Amino acid sequence: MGALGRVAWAWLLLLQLAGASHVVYENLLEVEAAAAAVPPSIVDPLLRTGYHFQPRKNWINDPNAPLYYKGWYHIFYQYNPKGAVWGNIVWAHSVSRDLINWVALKPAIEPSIPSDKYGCWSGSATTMPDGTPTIMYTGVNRPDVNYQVQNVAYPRNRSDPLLREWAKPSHNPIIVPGGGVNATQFRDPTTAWRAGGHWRLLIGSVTGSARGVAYVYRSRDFKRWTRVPRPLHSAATGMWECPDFYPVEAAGRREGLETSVSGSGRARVKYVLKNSLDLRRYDYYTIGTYDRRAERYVPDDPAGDERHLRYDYGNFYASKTFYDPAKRRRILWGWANESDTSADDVAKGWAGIQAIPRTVWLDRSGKQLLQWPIEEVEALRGKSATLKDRVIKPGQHLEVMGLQTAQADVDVSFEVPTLAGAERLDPALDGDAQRLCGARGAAVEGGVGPFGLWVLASADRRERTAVFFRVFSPARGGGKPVVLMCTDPTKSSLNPNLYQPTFAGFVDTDISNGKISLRTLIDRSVVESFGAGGKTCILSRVYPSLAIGKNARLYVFNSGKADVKVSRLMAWEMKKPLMNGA
Ligand SMILES: *[C@@H]1O[C@H](CO)[C@@H](O)[C@H](O)[C@H]1NC(C)=O
Ligand SMILES: *[C@@H]1O[C@H](CO)[C@@H](O)[C@H](O)[C@H]1NC(C)=O
Ligand SMILES: *[C@H]1O[C@@H](CO)[C@H](O)[C@@H](O)[C@@H]1NC(C)=O
Repeated sequence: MGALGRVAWAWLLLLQLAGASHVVYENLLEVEAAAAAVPPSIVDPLLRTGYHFQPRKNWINDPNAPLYYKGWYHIFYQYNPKGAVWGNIVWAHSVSRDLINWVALKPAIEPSIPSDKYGCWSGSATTMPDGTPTIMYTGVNRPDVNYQVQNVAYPRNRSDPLLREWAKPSHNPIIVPGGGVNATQFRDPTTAWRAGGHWRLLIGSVTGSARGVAYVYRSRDFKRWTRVPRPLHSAATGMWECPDFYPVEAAGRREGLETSVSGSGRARVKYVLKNSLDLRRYDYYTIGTYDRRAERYVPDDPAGDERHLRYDYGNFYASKTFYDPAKRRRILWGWANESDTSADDVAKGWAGIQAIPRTVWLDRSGKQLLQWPIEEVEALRGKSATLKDRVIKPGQHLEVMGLQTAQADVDVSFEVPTLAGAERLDPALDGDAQRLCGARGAAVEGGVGPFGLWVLASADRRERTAVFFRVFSPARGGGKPVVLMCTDPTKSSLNPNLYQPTFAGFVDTDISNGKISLRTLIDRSVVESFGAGGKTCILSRVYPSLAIGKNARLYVFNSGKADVKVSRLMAWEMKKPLMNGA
């Protein structure tokens, strides 16, 4: 009997012993856990995500070239057709009418020419003035070293809204490293933008002194490209992968802007530059201004490259945005990797998902982006439960009953009557959300908070993933209360072989009125959360061993010393969309 079988057996026994005391039950599980020399299996199909994007099987990583064409959304992604570990990478391709229901097509780009024979890596799509999308991607052209060049591919049949066939013209590669560029660190072309008769795009790289750089290349015809001597921007971070560069409306408006929109006539356009840090494995961005003549980008916050404002403080990498002309919005895709072992990935036959696409726009403060799950995801909502005006006393928790929550959408508004009891922020941890959450996790009682949700929790709550807030009074006196948002998966599973660090970010919100909201998309082995209307986001991968399928529960908890009111909580079961035949 497998370890999971043993746990299931323990459950059955528990049911038979209905009436047996809690103690007996806990002992039973402990005995079971101890007996399980091998950890509980995570191969259970009930742990497979339901409404997050994924193929039927195998390994996936970076989203590539998201685009909209003739009524269809397209997503391409790095995919191993042969297994659940990285390798043999091709561009898999799926199409959708609504960004939620997906149909898999055959791979769009596979190694086939000298300049991509050893790899078809990440890239982006650009819409030509006649409406045709063009893909630019990184090819590896040597077997021994990862020597990287950039290639282009065009749709073979522009009348085909599904863009099934892609052609690689004979003038590939169109960009090769040179002039001191490190050929093994030269990849991931962005969507190109056009101004004054020139196309421009960025390619990520690193200098000899370990500065991440975004090189600008310019072209009149999309065939001959030349590098602008100075990069658009650089910072002392190590290699920049998957750069993304796009304009946003400065006024806090949700509407997105096409990538080639120019600042002239729109005085208040700002730019976002995002890079994926190869060394630290996360995506950070800055907001700033772009000088087209000088081909330079300057972050508004001079310390922006050190502060590392992130799209997401959890598992979220190699992201890319695109402009959706159908709904005039900018949408962000990002890859979420696994928290289990490669051996487990091989056993379960799949690894990696894409986060739910998010609409992104500039916050009214101008200092950060806001992100929110695309509205289409709400079409998956089914049976619901509501809580209203429920006070959660210190040390108390409340179960959200009446629906299955292994696959759910939860939206909750909290109200804290008084912030008087907020803990003082330890100056040594000021500014370091990650360490702060590590030191003050969900189990550490606080003043105001921790309060939030326990999701994917077992009935006895031995297993639970906490998504919560904790409010501090500022370390150096004065100023507004500091709000920490944290996901603590350290109790998410009895399986010891998981990567489950706490993830955290500060929430730049004024909580002096006591109000803060939290939305969490739960999907069997994903917990994707949006704090304060999308100011701080955290995606976490968890593999419960008890809180699986019907056994997954949802609670609101308060481990602070002050009352917390749930002004309103709505939770919905989420249906499974068409998902590439998965
Ligand atoms: C191009 O696509 C259209 C629309 O799908 C189809 O009707 C037509 O047969 C295709 N042409 C070729 C040459 O495949
Ligand atoms: C290129 O980058 C690789 C990986 O960082 C490094 O090992 C190598 O020394 C670099 N080559 C040059 C010429 O800088
Ligand atoms: C995701 O997996 C964890 C655990 O293996 C690693 O620590 C992360 O570096 C990895 N993230 C990415 C983006 O590769």
